Amino acid sequence: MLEDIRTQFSILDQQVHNNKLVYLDNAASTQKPDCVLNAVDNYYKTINSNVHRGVHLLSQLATMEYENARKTVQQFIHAKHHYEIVFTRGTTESINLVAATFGRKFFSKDDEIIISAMEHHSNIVPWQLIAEQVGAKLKIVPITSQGEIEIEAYKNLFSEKTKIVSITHVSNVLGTINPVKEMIQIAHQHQVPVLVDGAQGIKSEQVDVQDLDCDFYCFSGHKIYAPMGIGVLYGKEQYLEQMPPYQGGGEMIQKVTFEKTTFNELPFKFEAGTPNVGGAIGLKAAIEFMQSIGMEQLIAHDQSLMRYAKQQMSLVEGMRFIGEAGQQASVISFILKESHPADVGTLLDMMGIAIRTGHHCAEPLMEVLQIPGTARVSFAAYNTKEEINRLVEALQKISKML
Ligand code: 7TS
Repeated sequence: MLEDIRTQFSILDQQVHNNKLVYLDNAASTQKPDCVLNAVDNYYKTINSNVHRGVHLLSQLATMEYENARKTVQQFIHAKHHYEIVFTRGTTESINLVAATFGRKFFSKDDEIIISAMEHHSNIVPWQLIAEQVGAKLKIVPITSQGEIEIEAYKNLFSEKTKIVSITHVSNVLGTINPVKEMIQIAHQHQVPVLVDGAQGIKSEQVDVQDLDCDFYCFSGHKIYAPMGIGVLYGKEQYLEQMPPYQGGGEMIQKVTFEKTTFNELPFKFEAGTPNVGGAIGLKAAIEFMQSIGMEQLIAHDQSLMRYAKQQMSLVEGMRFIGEAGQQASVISFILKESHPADVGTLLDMMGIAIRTGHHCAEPLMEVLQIPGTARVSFAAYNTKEEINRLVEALQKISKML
């Protein structure tokens, strides 16, 4: 069945530098299947118009599709209410929204924000911005040499001043799947809410926000086969209700006078301006695409590719994996013969193989690991063992050249 879906990704059927493309940069962004592209195309060709404001039919249809997309997301992550789903541009905007508004409401001088050593810049910088404004501090959970959270150290970071924990579900560098459920339980024992950065986690595990009991969960559509520019912030009603608006503008208001404005109900309070309706419809199609295959099957496929790749890659001379966690998602970082990762990436590109190199927007993690960067391969539904064989052959050639 998974072989069949490859035909839905026409972008993969091309040559790069005279070689058939092998796309292994899925942690950065996945390709989009025809069903997603068609859903977006169809929206613009048939019902494009602005939402929530028109009396006319197209606007009503667009509004219905947009709100249906919200319900699809709600079911996908098993949120209790559809109005706990806020559409954003992506993970980055979702985290910025929470940092700015939760921070404005609840942080004061000397308060503490717990994050980990393996965070993406998107889950560091927004917290630094608000921390600077109010005089709060970041506390960093250390990681082991395998690339796992040090749980005991995490427990010891809590104090009377801790206001929030913001932690990645899955590291985009190490591939580590963090024990977020346990970490949330620990935080809740201290009455501290938890934001989970699910940019990578959303496709690595079946996410059930009620079972996790996370207070916020953020992810981007473009990493799960949906278009760029659409993402999700899930937040528990009790927090979203208390948080002030993020941006001001149309859609998020109830009544505006020059003296005072009252704000719209959830989730519209956080969706100022014309939203990305086409993107939301594309995200709905992407979720349905994944569900038609089955999340369990998709995860098992990615896991088996990751294990196969690790085993085959370990045979390449000079291979050093960065990240050896017990629970690993389909992300593999490595350094080959201590060479610069960019050289490996460029040579692979010449052979038609697309990977990511560099610090992966996790510079503090690079400092902890004392490396300049890594080369990284990451898998998705359309990748195959044959492609991994091509990767390994290419790495063997490169290893000899270095
Ligand atoms: N958090 C994590 C863990 C990520 O991996 C990324 C993107 C983000 C946040 C930000 O997501 P965005 O969609 O808002 O940009 N990670 C990567 C990556 O690893 N390579 O390119 C983007």
